[in-house]
Amino acid sequence: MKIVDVRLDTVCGYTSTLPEYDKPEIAFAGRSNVGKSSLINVLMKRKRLARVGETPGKTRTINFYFVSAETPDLGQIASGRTDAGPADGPGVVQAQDRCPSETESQALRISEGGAGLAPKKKLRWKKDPAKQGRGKAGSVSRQDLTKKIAVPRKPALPMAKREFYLVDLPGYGFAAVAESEKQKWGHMIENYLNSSKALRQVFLLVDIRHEPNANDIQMYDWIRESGFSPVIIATKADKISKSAVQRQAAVIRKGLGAPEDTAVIPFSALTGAGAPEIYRVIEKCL
Ligand SMILES: Nc1nc2c(ncn2[C@@H]2O[C@H](COP(=O)(O)OP(=O)(O)OP(=O)(O)O)[C@@H](O)[C@H]2O)c(=O)[nH]1
Ligand SMILES: [Mg+2]
Repeated sequence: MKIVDVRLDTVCGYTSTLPEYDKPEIAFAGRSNVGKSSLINVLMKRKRLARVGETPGKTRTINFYFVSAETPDLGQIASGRTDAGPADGPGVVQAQDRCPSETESQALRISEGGAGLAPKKKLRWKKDPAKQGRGKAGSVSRQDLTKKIAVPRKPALPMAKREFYLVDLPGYGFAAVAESEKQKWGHMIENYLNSSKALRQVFLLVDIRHEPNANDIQMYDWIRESGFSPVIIATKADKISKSAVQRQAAVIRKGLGAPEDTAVIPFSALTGAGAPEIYRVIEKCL
């Protein structure tokens, strides 16, 4: 996904009237301090678009971010109007492979000369150019090596311009907030989930280090009751060892009472791990 433009469009408190957009909305729910605003900044490739807090309870309103982006045109690929591949087959996979971070890191590796280079000890250049190509059987000339690292180009994928809204919901479960205010926030979130006509997908963020608590389970149930199948994001994945990541993802899925096939995406705002998977989910609902 290439972000062309993004801006904070509307901020709603509990007395505000919710906007009625005609563009898709994608919402992020989760406990206070779980990393919703940080995630939005990573996805939008902005450092300070959404305000991130050292202390919980930073986002106390529903914030709608307008996004203009270019995404792989899955519709065109699926309808077979491109040579990128057949519907639901390799074409779709290729489209997914073109998520920015993957493409960018691939480009970086190639520009650094890292892609496909043979181990250093095999590179014994002969100083006399006349001798090049006449070496012992099995030796590698510079030209041969260049041929070997040539990376075949993928056909350019059709891109489509999309406009949508990312919705940063206020964090729940913040202990320092009065009970009456917590209830107002709860009503505000529930009202939004039930009334938005443009809402296409809800991500539920849970800290990867902890089992979901009663508030997380309630939020998960609200989302389901509003007719959505939430995609779970296990945040702060950089805080645990790699070997523990899948185990914790299973703990979160089970703790929420989610079906076995529910996607749990481990994510880190520090490393960007998980962002390509989240882009894919978003692209599919645009
Ligand atoms: N190590 C690490 N820290 C993170 C990550 N994501 C967020 N944080 C930190 O967690 C704290 C809270 O992040 P926010 O993005 O403000 O969380 P939030 O869910 O928007 O919080 P509220 O607005 O209070 O609901 C900040 O100090 C972030 O720097 C992550 O992936 N890894
Ligand atoms: Mg926030």
